[in-house]
Amino acid sequence: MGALVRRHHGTTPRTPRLLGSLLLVAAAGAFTLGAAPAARAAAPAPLDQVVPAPASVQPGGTPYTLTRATGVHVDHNAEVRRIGAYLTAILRPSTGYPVPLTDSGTGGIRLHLAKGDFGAEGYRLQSAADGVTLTASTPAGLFHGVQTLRQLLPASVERKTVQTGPWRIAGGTVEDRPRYAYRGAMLDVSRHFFTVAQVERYIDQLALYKINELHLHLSDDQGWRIAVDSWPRLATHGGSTEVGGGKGGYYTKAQYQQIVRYAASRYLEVVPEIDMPGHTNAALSSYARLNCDGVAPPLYTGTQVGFSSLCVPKKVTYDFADDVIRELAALTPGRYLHIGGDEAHSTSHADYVAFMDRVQPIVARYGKTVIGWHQLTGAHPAEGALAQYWGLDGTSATEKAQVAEAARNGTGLILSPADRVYLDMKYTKSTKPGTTWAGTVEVQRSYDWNPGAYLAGAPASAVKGVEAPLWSETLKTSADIEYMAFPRLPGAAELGWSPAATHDWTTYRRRLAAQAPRWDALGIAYYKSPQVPWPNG
Ligand code: TNX
Repeated sequence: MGALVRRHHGTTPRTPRLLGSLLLVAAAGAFTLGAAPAARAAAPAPLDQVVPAPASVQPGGTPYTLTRATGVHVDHNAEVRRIGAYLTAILRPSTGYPVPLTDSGTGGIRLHLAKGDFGAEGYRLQSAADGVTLTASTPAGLFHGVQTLRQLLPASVERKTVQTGPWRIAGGTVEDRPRYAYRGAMLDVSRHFFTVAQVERYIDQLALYKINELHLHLSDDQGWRIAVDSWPRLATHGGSTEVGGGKGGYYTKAQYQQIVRYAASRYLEVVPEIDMPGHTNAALSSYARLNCDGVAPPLYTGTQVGFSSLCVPKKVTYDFADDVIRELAALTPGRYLHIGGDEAHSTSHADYVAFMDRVQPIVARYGKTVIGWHQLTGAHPAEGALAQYWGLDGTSATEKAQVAEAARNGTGLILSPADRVYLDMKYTKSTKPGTTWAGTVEVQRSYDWNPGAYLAGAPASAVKGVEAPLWSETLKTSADIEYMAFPRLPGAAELGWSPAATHDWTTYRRRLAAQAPRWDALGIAYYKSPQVPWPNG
């Protein structure tokens, strides 16, 4: 559909539909010339102007226009109804329409579960003059379809007060499903603590881009952030500070479960991480007996890494690991438990291997699948374990080869290359906050790589997905999180979701630019990268 036609639709926002169509056929050129700026802005977004790029888009036909009469019609199913309620909660404040939620009715917006070739998370969106239908074989698919629907509506739909329409969705069909099952984002709540409300805000932003895994880095040298009943000082002492010496904090079990539930309501699975055997100063400071010399070190509020280690030969280390993993697994409905394993520079290689040999079976005993940072491939990754690769172009060939070999031997990979998707890397030398140990990472560099062919010697089938970690040594507020995540997070999400065939920086940067008014409406202050043609300069 050409720009001319789209613009023309915008000239007749309050014209009855049939008349509007007749005028469209009769007088396209004249109307285009006479179109007022506001009316021009009302042209519906093209059906492919979505991030992540949908697998397939067939534009065509008349757009759907939401009216005061539009309802959301859902299957008679509690979960589909909840997704419908989530959608009406977005539509009502900004349209000012009542948007009733019903389990009958035709026209309007329909959410429907049906058998079909949608996969676990795919969906079909069909838009025409008489309504929009989302079809999927799972609630997750419907939820992802709702995110596409959101993005096809004007950005002002995200606002919380009544806005001027028209509220149009371009005509046609989107058929969509993800490239990878694992599409993650990590938040480091250890270096600086973030409240439940801050985590929920980030979850909402991740959901808009179809991210489905929330990795929480719950422990590190600077803070232990989850209550453990059998070792209470981990949270009360180990969680009592953070980088810079602030007061820190931790999640009670009820708060953690609230995050898990909130994430689940947005179809994200929580992946909790307890980083071991290094990155453990907060635990070592909480219990003297965890230390080889029996002396508890002071709490740590700096940003060095690699100085702490659990005491590998001591039995108490495994009692500790068992208790922590048991309690955390019991709180976590998700499949995975991340045991860290990075930068254990104060642990000998033999100790590291011995530690991983003993701790991985504990994770399995409590019903979870191990994820570890890719150093785990230097030990004996358990059957079914996933290794999270966080190397960069400059990582040694030996280290890369070790990860690739593990991948050939069956270890799945989650790709988080630091010089691509570490969201805590500065965009340029002069942007703040952030760090630069993996270089500066502008938007194009972050987006322009292919996860399927990234690590030489690793079979494409070993790649389970992409994750964008956000380390928080330099981040204190939600505004900090958002400035680092936007606009790079949507690119990581697209690498995880969209077929390789859609990958194209030139078209991506335009789709990305079109997201900016939505971030404005959502109160997200993003980095205005000069590489992206933002609508307002
Ligand atoms: C490396 S990535 C770390 C973290 C730091 C991060 C900062 C990884 C597994 N370890 O301890 O926070 O760099 O970018």
